[in-house]
Amino acid sequence: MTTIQTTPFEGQKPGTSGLRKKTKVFMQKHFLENFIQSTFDAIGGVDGKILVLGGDGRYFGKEAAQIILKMAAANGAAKVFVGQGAWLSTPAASHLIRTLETDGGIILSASHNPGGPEEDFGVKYNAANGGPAPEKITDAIFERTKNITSYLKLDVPDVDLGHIGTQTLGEMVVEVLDPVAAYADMMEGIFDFTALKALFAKGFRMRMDSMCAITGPYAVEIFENRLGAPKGTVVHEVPLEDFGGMHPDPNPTWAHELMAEMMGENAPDFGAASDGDGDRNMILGAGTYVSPSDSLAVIAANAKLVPAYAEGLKGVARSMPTSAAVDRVAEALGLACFETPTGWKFFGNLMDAGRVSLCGEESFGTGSDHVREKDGLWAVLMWLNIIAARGQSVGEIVADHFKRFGRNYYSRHDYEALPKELAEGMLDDLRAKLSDLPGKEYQGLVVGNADEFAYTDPVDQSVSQHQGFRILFAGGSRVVLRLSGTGTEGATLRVYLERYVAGPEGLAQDPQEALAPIIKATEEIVGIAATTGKQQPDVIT
Ligand code: VG1
Ligand code: CO
Repeated sequence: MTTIQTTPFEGQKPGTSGLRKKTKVFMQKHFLENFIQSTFDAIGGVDGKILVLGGDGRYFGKEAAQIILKMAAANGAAKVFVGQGAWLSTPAASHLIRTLETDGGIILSASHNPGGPEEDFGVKYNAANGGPAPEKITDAIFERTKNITSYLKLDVPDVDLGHIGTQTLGEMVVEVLDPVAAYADMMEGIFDFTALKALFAKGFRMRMDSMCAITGPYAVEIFENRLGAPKGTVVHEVPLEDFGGMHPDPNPTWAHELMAEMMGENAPDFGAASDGDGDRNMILGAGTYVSPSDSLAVIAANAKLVPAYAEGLKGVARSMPTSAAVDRVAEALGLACFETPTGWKFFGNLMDAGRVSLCGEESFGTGSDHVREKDGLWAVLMWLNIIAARGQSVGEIVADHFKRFGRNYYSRHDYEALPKELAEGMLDDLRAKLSDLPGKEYQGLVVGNADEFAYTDPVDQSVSQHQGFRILFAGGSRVVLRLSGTGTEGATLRVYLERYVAGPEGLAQDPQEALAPIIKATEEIVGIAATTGKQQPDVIT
């Protein structure tokens, strides 16, 4: 065992989902090591513990896995389960932590951020419940990074991560396992695979875009091998270290190839995409884009059609910026509905306590209590199962949903790479005038209430402050503003816009047009274009 002297790095504070930095920052001598040792220290050491390790296949992942294994061994860990090739999707890692009953796990991914030597890398620690470490732990990790003086690492050759089997590293056991099999088995236990096989056998056409990221092998196994979808159903199915130059974020902007196919002539019946680490999803029908907030609501309304949820949901939860479409379903079905801050870590307690079984975020994240992460392929299978059970197209299912529940027009506008001080200053100004807004009118919209969202966890009563600004207009429209906690360059401002239309008229408008008055009112109140000089957002979802 070797003790290596080090000094703290600034900025090792985990964000919305782990620590994310430029890959080159992570590759600096001691940088990754400091963060890993701080993580081990913050959870009371790993002596005698068992961990899961894997990642989304991005550049530097294999090297990082070797470093972490040698550190885990030096810190006395008993065993580490590693996905072959250091691969594990985020939901698969969560599943293994739970079913192998390990003490936790480390996921190597910067999720939807691009990968490669010039792009991003990330590390995330998940606890024994399989979910992202709660703030209590991430705060402790950050505190430790500020005063770390040394770390432990074995000075031994690399382990072979290319072959399935068991090896030893010092005293520690390393078990390399198939990253896909257990996850695919779990999916078979949740969904009606017989009905899905019949659907594909009848000629149902699907396109799954894995965006050269981790879901490729999972999607090929599930859709093509187990469900009999034709070869080629999954595209960009080989995980590449730089995602083939793709930006593995499943939204209309970055998954534009899939968008073009689904909106074009002779489009397949169903389209889907997932992100770098496999926890996000985008759902499309022929000529239909389903917004993530609507997808969550449709899944909630139809969950009983899926075998694992046939008894009904325990409750639902959504992040605060996610539209209230799912709230209307919860109300109609008599389900409890929780509103949490952004980030999957806030759903963990609710799921562990058995209070919710379905969770979602507007950022293309949907999942259930089968694991403790959002789960891209699970969401795709939910839709397939619902389509098979209802015998309707995506477009018909969504239109029916709006007719029954009304429509929450929704859009998110992202302004990227803003100077940090400018973005923070703009929101400080907004904070200062929040209390003056109620009663004022902008673009014909009267402000009912305006606040900064704070959350008290209903299970452990922990409080999270400063979770985004909300301006609520009379009549149910609103705008939410917050800064991203996953970016690696400057600040990204996220503006979440929502307007409810009960119907039956006006359910088929273009969302940007339906939201135009709110967009204008936001400019009047916050002055985004005026402050940043950007006349248009960089990404619209
Ligand atoms: C974003 C999303 C958030 C999501 C997080 C992690 O965070 O808004 O909803 O949970 O990414 O997703 P932020 O702080 O940038 O808005 V993933 O798939 O990148 O781990
Ligand atoms: Co992700």
